[in-house]
Amino acid sequence: MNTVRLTVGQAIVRFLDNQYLDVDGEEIKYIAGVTGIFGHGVVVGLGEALAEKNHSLVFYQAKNEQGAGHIATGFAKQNSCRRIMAVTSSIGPGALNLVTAAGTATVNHIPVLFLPGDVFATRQPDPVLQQVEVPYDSTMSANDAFKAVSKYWDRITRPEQVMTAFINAMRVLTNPAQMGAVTIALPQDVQGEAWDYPEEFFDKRVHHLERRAPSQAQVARAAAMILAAEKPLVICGGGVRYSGAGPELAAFCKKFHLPFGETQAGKGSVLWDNPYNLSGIGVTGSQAANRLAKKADLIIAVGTRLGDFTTCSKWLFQNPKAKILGINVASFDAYKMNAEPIVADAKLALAAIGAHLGRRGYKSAWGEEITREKALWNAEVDRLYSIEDPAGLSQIRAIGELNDQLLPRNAIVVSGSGSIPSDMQRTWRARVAGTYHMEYGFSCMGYEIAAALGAKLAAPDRECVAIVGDGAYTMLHTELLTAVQEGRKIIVVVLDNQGFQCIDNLQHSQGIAHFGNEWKRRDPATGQLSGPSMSVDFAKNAESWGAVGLRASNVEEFRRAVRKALREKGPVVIDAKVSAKSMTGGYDSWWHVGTAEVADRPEVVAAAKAVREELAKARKY
Ligand SMILES: Cc1ncc(C[n+]2csc(CCOP(=O)(O)OP(=O)(O)O)c2C)c(N)n1
Ligand SMILES: [Mg+2]
Repeated sequence: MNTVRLTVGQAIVRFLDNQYLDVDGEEIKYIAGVTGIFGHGVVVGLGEALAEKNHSLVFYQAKNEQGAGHIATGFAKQNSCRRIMAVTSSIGPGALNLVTAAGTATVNHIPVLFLPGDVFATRQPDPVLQQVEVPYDSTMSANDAFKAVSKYWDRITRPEQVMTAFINAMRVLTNPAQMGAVTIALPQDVQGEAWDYPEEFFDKRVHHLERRAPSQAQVARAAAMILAAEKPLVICGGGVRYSGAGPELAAFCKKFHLPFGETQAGKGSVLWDNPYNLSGIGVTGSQAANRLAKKADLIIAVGTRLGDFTTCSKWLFQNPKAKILGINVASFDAYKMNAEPIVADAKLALAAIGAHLGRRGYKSAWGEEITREKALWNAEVDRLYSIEDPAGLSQIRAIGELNDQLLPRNAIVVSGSGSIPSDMQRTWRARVAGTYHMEYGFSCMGYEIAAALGAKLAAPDRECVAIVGDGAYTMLHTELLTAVQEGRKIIVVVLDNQGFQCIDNLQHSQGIAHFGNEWKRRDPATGQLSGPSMSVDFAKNAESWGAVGLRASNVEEFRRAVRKALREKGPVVIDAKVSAKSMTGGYDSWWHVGTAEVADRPEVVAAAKAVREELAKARKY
């Protein structure tokens, strides 16, 4: 056996550089690069290996580790999980800054490889700078915090462990039923230790994106359920997008006359003007999708986690006869809500069930209802997209203007938190698959801008537009500087409504007085945050990072700013001042929140009573 003497860091780089993914016969180089921030915990180990010139992994220097994790997540999501990045950090604070991003990747089922530095395996210098020291367990470090948010977790305490650990990492990263964050902690001394690795470990390795086929029995069971139903409704989840099953879903719905609602992750898998596409479903869904979901007697949930935003906290499916058919590559998700589980790839399952049903000549009893509801909803979106706000600019109008200008360019829109994803899930008209990029599994403030850079790295020829609230921008926007550094153009649209307004809305809807969410100065007279509104110049902030800053506070200025932004060559921030309460509200939906049962304000007690009343209509599991 030929061996090669390499450090752990060098072995990792060489291995990662030689991984490929076969997707339906197409071979893709799987790991594009590494992003992150070095520190003493990684710079002389893995950092040294990356600095050598014998590999093709690009290093992207992030400005905040959480941002690095989101860049990688945005990159993999935009690549439909077929190409990924690794993320590295120092030990302690650098590693812990990554944990939020690891949670975001895992919740969204997006493969990202996290390689945080770790404390010394030998323990000689303990406590090394930034070591937490757990007095009751010396084997624990800050990196154990990744365990709750990783699909696979390991720590390399001996050089030879690299081989099994990284093959395991690839097993999880490339399996659609398991993918998410993989964390391999790298003690800082071990990264520099050399070992004689077998040459063959570094041979080109092709992993196969396996499409799990449904069994014949599963297909027969699914078909029988559909045949027994009059009004089935389909939910198009993220699994449809990652499986590339948009065409199969569209054909299935057309053939059997089935309406479908889109989750945040699944939205855009089928064009918005497809006659069966009722737009978003659930808490932030459309009137059309939610109304039909209440009547449906079968819910065909395809590739969805059935999160509370999709099911209205299990309240939406109000037909007492309604059953659920769960088509999902992950059995964990297929079994949810007492569904009949079809554990299979969405593309294969829809095709197989479709073929089986086709022989039976099935057609739903929805009749004209689908067209009628779709037309009503389209008219409502047209109304929302043309709202004239006497105060200046309404948020939903701004989103409409963006839709108008970005749609013909097939620009990628990226968002994740606040009231913007709600407006967009309801109304956004996506024309090309993969242009609606929403992180709403974790709804992590700070995802938007970093992920837009990740999406841009995945799709360099496309316009990538982050649409972000003032709160989320302020929380994490510094990968804007990385975009400037990389010469990658992203457009950031800040819809500034002076506060954490969606949370303010929630608070208010439950009878609580405004408290702690609006961005107002402390008023010395009341001692509360009830003084004048804060005013932030986000355009100036952007200019300080080297981006172009544009300003808008009415429709005309906003239109002009978007047109100008599209002409620019480098990163742009549009600072758009929108009216505080100009987002859309709910349509035929409900959301379960934990309102206080006893309170000073009678409005709160009444709201808690209303929660209990609605909860009585919801499914129990
Ligand atoms: C990291 C993180 N912290 C807190 C929250 C809870 N949260 C959700 S939206 C939101 C406010 C967002 O404010 P902004 O970005 O201005 O959007 P707006 O609601 O005003 O549209 C908060 C605090 C979150 N989703 N993510
Ligand atoms: Mg805001």
